[in-house]
Amino acid sequence: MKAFIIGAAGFVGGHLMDEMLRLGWTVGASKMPQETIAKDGVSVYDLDILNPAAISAVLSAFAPDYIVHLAAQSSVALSWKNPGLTIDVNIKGAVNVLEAVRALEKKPRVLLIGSGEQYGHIHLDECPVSEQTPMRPGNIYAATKACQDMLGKIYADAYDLDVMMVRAFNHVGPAQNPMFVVASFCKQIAEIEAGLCQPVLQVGNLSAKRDFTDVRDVVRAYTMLLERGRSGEVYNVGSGKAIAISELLEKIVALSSAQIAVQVDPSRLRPVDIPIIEADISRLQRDTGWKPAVPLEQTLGDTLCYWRKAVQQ
Ligand code: A2R
Repeated sequence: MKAFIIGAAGFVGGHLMDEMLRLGWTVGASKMPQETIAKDGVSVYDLDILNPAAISAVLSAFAPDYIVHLAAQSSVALSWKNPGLTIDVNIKGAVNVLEAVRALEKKPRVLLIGSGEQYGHIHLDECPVSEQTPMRPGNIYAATKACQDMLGKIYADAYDLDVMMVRAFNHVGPAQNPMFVVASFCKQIAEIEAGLCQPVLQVGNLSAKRDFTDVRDVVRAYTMLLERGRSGEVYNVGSGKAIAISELLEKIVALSSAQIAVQVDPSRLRPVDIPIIEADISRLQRDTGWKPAVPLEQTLGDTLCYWRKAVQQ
């Protein structure tokens, strides 16, 4: 199989390239011009998804069977600060990708990656949240991803494109940007252990409950969906179990022998926070047989190890 990843220089892209190579697929990947991808066996292209002609050129040249669209402005915090950019990249960029696919002679299967954040203000009796639950996005990032999801369905129905939509809940693991909570905690602890800062861990809202999955399980779900998912369908990808950020924090702190104080940093509190987000993953499991395989303790340990090495460099 020939698979192309759009936006592969990010956190998920690195792990997805590894998984596709492991499966023996021929892998193509795009990145922003200023980014780097150093992965043997992958054909790498520069591509800004705000440039429609460039998308067509790259996809025509590679002629994939599968496309995974990861390119995004993926930070909720940044979406509040820069809504225009978030809308451009996440909505216009997705339409540019779908239009380029529509014009291709050989039509690939497309996986659009969205977010569990799309569900937004979930009522307690809606948890675990299934794909039928109405989307009530609570932030700008989530609204743009909800829009991408609806556009994907429209392109599937109106143009008979083979498009599937993923709503991925929080994923964690080595190499994630420290603007995300687990990476932030692990990086800070690694810096404290290395004596690079005061032994005070800065945190945001600890009471929110989120559904965390190891990124290596997440990318396995993506390849299984490409092979077995149903066209035009929406799939939740998550662990199916929410955990409070405070509990995560305790587990991570317990992995360190350093004496660490915890301090709430008001700048880390988001304007709107949703108390609980937990996925119903029965559709994904029924259609693909996927199950999460990496225990949370291993994910946290691997992530802390990654940051212990990273802060030494
Ligand atoms: O913003 P950068 O320079 O880090 O580049 C990001 C890239 N990207 C773009 N690629 C092409 N054209 C653009 N106009 C454009 N703007 C941003 O998409 C980055 O390399 C990649 C997204 O990677 P991450 O931000 O690390 O996201 P992650 O965690 O890999 O999540 C993948 C997908 C995203 O659609 C999330 O919203 C979703 O999973 O949860």
